[in-house]
Amino acid sequence: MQKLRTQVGIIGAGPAGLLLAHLLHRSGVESVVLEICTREYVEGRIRAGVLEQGTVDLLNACGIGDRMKREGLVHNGIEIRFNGDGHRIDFPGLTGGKRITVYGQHEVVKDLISARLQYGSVLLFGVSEVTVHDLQSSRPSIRYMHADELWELNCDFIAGCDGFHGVSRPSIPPGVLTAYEHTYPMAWLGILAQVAPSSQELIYAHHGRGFALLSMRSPEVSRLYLQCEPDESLTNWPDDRIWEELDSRLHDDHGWTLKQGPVLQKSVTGMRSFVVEPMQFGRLFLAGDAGHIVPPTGAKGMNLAVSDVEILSRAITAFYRERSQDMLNGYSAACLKNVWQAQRFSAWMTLLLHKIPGQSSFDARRQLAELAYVTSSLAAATTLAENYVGLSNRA
Ligand code: FAS
Ligand code: PHB
Repeated sequence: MQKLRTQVGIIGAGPAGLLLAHLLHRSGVESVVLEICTREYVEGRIRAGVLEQGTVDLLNACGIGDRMKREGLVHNGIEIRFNGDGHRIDFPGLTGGKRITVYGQHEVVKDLISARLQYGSVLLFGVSEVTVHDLQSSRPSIRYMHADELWELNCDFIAGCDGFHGVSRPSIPPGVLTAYEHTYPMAWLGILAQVAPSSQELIYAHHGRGFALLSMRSPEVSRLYLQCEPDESLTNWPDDRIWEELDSRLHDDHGWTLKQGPVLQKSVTGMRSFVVEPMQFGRLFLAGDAGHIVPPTGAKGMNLAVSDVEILSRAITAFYRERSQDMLNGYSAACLKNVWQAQRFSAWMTLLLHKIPGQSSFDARRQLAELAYVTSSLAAATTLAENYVGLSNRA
């Protein structure tokens, strides 16, 4: 068995793993990133699209923001559409100047990979059979196959950044973790389309036929979603049916039209809320989707991953610089403050905007009353805006 030694072993090259590696590198802490997929797959995986103000600020501060500044779309608000009318939520006006930036998660991943390969730190794609060992010792290790050879990575800490289906969380012994979960009775059918977005800003639409969202990736590429059954099959959704349904649900009474174009990608994403507590065990620290999942309605998934690794990188850096374990011991509590606020907001946005299967006629009317309140009350619109751009009380 081949041996490798580093300070931090990072499992997963998604936004959490790659950003953690970059932040540690800037603090002089060495790491190795292990990824089961290929670079091409990871860079082509279309997921999140909205960066909170705090995420944008952090990416700029750690030297990863140049292309995002050039190509990202800075947005000053979103539209909430229902009953044929649109209602704009003015972010800077309601939050003292905060905005969001629309810049695909896969673009952030490309920028982080490019930076890491440029400064020559270890990032291995195509690993397999990843296992973690001696988590409660001061010398944990990760074993994995790479290029047909078995390797052991000896490290001081392991960061489980391997997403919801990774190996890190399941490696924690039974009885240690408490899981909190809610599965929603709907999913999102998402498309990427080669057509200019029909709106300058995102449109979240509540409709009797179901929820729809208009987003984008660039001035030429639209990203759109429509609510569907949790077990929806894409075979039931040829492109023209998708466009017809989006057109119905995004309709307004003022002549707005939805431009259509070639569909480049389509997928169905289930919706769940999930948190494990604590997000650490011995020298293993869970970050991002490995520790929690939010429904995408609040655009929080990737931003939470960024928030986790900002805390983890500071804690690990403090260990090496000051030989202090305090921030490491407090990692989980610090992350969970943000996680539960994001869970609260994401669940609220999901239940506010979606057609809830089996809901009573009373609840359907109550939902419309809440939409009317949120879009007419300064206090309520401020609540939506400050959560959407990102609560500033990050740990
Ligand atoms: P990721 O899942 O991104 O990355 C984990 C990485 O670990 C992956 O590259 C995986 O290949 C790798 N890995 C897994 N097991 C491994 C192992 N055993 N060894 C080594 N590597 C391993 N969020 C939003 O805000 N808006 C959205 O619209 C949105 N859409 C989404 C659509 C889909 C289909 C999914 C699944 C998620 C979506 N999300 C969205 C949430 C998403 O953006 C996540 O929050 C974000 O990817 C979290 O980043 P990571 O924690 O790095 O996890
Ligand atoms: C996206 O652009 O992919 C997106 C935007 C807002 C959301 C979810 C996804 O709430």
